[in-house]
Amino acid sequence: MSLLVGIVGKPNAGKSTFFSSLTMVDAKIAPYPFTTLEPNTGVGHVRKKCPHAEKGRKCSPQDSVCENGIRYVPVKLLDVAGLVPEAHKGRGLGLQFLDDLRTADGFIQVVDGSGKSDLEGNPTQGADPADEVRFLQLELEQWIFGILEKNWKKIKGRGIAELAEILTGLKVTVPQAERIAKELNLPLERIEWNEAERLSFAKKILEKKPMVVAANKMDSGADLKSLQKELGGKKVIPCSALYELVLRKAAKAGSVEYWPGDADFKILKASKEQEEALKKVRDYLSTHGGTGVQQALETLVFGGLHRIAAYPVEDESKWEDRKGNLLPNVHLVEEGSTALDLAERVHTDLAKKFIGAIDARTGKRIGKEYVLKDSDIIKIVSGR
Ligand SMILES: Nc1nc2c(ncn2[C@@H]2O[C@H](COP(=O)(O)OP(=O)(O)O)[C@@H](O)[C@H]2O)c(=O)[nH]1
Ligand SMILES: [Mg+2]
Repeated sequence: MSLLVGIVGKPNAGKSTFFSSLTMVDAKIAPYPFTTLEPNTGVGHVRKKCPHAEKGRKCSPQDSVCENGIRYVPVKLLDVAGLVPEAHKGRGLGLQFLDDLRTADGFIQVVDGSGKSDLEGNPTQGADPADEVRFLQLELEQWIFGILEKNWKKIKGRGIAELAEILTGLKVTVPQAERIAKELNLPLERIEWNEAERLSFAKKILEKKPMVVAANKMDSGADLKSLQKELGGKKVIPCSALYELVLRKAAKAGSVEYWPGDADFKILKASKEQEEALKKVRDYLSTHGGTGVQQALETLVFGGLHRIAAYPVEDESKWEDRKGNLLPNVHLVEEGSTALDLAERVHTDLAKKFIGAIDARTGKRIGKEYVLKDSDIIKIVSGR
């Protein structure tokens, strides 16, 4: 039940480079079991300070990795083919492949921040990355609209619950669908919305999907003012997927010591040429504070998706599971989740037979409505 993040954008924006850089990890971060992945899916990680130091002992993660006191928590990533303008009318590869994105919890849109490719991905000069955001918005709206249209016969004349059911694939819940319909003053019963109303509903659904814009290729970057203006208050993350990939490959090969998201790295062994290339990367890092790639993912997960970490344990005094593993598991739960929500995520049986919980840091008993704090360590008490 890990998070799924979709990487979207026009052709040649650098989506695949971005995806590879996040999913290519140092052998130290790589080796733990993960359920089978579909093509184009990979595992990236978000960072959290691991609480094991509080116990003065090294942890034994089973579903994540801990290095240098940092817990690397896996997040699934999906690299989809590039979208071109009017994809919804069948141009390029059309919108079909977007169906892979249905279950994405959020999106990272990669745009070409260098302005050196047009909306079809062909070389040009002075392109405005804001255009990429505008057209993608339109295509994604049309995609969601299309899902509504395909199912409209089933929805017509019925209630909001039936409509939400069609959109559960998109992780839309009944209360969410209700809220959106109310915001738009659309009836919730015996639905007979016209086409314009259906489109505005689709737009709102998209608006609610967390999205972060990564302005890529900033190693040869251009002005982002117009992009920033287009996005209003939303944050643009400047990045260089190319440099992130260079560093991760070098780390994997043992040429450098580099930790994802860091603003610097250490050269361990490198040829003269490699050192030259790495000097350019280092200059970029020192002016930008990092490649921006890891930051983009974490902005989405912690910011847009409001995730915090929760560590369930079976032994509340030792912070271990039954096998003696310290802090074995970590879950990225939504802010506002309760102890009962955590139980549900660990095992539905735990939730069904929920009796109470214990805050393992304080040893205090807490109830099912206890709202989790970031990096809480929780023992769930359940009946047999
Ligand atoms: N300068 C620079 N080039 C990049 C960067 N990211 C990707 N590219 C180049 O842009 C081209 C398209 O990259 P790709 O990842 O295949 O784009 P996609 O079509 O969006 O998947 C390739 O030649 C990449 O090497 C970057 O951060 N900086
Ligand atoms: Mg690609």
